[in-house]
Amino acid sequence: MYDVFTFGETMVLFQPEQMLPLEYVHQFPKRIGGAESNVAIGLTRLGHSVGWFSKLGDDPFGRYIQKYVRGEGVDTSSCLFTDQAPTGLIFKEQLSPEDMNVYYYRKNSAASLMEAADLKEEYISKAKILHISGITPALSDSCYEAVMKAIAIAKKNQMKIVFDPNLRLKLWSIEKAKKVFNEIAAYADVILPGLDEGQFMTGLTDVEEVAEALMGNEDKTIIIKLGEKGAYYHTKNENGYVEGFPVQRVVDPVGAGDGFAAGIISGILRKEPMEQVVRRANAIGAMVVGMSGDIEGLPTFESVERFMSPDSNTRD
Ligand code: KDG
Repeated sequence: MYDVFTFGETMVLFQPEQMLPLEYVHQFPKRIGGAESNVAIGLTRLGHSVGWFSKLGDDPFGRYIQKYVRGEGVDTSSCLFTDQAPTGLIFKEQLSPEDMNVYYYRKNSAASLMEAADLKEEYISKAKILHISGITPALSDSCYEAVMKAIAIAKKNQMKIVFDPNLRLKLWSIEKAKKVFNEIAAYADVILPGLDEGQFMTGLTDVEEVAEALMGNEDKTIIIKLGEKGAYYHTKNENGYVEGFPVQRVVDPVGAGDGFAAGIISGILRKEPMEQVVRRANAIGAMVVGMSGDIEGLPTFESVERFMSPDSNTRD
């Protein structure tokens, strides 16, 4: 048995150290980035066991990604390598602390070849939670089918499904994204949209109405991210706003949502009260934006507890 299974595309991330338009950048340190492996790494740092699947190019970048994710303590034994397509790449361009653009070189990448047959029930069903991000079904039709197969496996084996929409309009059309998000949300036990994503899915504006609409008549947990204001949670029995943590200096806003998702999943696994779960997830989001890179700022359990303590000076 292990705690969480997730799968998706991780790319080699080229992130310049200077704030400059990309055409003036001459050096690109090499890192990795991918929403689902960010969550997987966040969870292992918090003390959980995680299995991550991807299809990687049979090339130096694919091997680099697998070694990196495995080095963080995530189980990558189900990953596949293909010589039919290359590993995807992503470049970040930072123009100011909050102004970050991303450029993808991932069309027809190795990960876009993931398909339902790659997912093995025997492996996935040993996890307690399935984490799905809305990026994976956007990669290709076969990736969409893989997502639906993972959901069917989770349902059959009474696993909890956590869905983070992660809307990426560079990858697919608004119409398709909306249809697929609502289809996945119907199966999910926990949904983690940003407010803009919740509004996009429901067509509503007000935070609480969006949460109610996403919940429908079912027993779901909806947690809406409100940026620096924190988050709003809504379950069958309780709801409430949980304040965010002040961030003194935003260094890199990308990856905060993945850190937040790791915090929520960790709290669910620890069976903590919802307010405490959301508070820690907010803290992790704030810690991630204070450091450069998607995963560098993801804390251990001890460091996030220290960050949240009233006499913490790590926030200054
Ligand atoms: O959530 C962070 C991700 O956006 C980043 O790691 C890149 O996975 C990525 C994507 O598809 O945008």
